[in-house]
Amino acid sequence: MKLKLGLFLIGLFAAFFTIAFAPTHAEAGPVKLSYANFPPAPTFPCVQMERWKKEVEKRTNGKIAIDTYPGSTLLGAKNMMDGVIEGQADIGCLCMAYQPGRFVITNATSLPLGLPNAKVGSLVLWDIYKKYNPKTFAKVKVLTMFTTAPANIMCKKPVRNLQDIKGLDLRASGGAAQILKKWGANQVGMPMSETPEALQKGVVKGLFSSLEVLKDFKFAELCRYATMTDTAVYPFAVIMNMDKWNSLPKDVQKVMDDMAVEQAKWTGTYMDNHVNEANEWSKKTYNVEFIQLAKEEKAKWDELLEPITSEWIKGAKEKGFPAEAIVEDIKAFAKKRAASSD
Ligand code: 3IO
Repeated sequence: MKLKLGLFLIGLFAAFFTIAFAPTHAEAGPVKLSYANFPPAPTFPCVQMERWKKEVEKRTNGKIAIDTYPGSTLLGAKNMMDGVIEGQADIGCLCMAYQPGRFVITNATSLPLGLPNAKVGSLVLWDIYKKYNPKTFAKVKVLTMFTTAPANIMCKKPVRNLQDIKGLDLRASGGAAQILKKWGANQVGMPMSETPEALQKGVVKGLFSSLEVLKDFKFAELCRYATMTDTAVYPFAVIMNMDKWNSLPKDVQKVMDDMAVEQAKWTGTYMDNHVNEANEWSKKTYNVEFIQLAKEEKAKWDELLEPITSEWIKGAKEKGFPAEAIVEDIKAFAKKRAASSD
């Protein structure tokens, strides 16, 4: 009788402990998300990625843990969108200029419409995304968007006038590429992640992008001249796999949704400040010359860009986009965002 009771008590204890310490969902640890990026870790798309990761982990009180993959280790520049749609990464950061035909509406922000800096550019891009909700994003959740600062020419030789740029092999993508062509350069298209090798091998003599890359990719070592044109910005998007998004708890989704505009603004502000730092560093470290085009010369460069927007409108209209309205909205949003103090 005593033995039976003993066995019963042991059984009861065992049952109690099994139930009490069984791994419940909360104890299984945080939900893990992978976040893919194409350029190397020190560059601005990855700096904003680490900032977003840190803030999301903090604001969800550890419910989410994000593993970041910079440098095309999980997905590259051109398969980012499809890779995230297929679930090879949960989150991905992509430059929309690398697929101009796929992101027609949002890429209109890279027309030469005078977006003054990355902060305004990023907020205007987000405004355009929210207003037009482009169909091309139907299969993903868009977490944020941002742009670079306006593009300038970085080159191994000085570019002071249209004669200097004629036939020059310069690298750019998307809207920025159209601008280079109008100035008579021999435009070569490739993502930023392939540019260091192309510069090193001499496939291109320079590039057309925002100037912080002088420091972040050490392009200043090879490109000792920068010509200030302050034209197109490059637009970026951060997207999440739709099934993954739908599987997240509502409060986590809210944290991420609430961060969208804040992250756009943070990234634009970081970019604008970082361009200034990189320029100072380039002057000091490699004696890079920053060339200002003479006033009459600049007028000629600007004149060559005039047909770009009307040509874009014509092409986008043919594809069924409300092209004129998009351009007018970019200008109006830019005015509003530039005038706003926040
Ligand atoms: C860019 C892309 C990756 C890392 C740093 C960068 N700075 C500016 C860009 C813009 C861009 O995508 C490009 O191809 O010039």
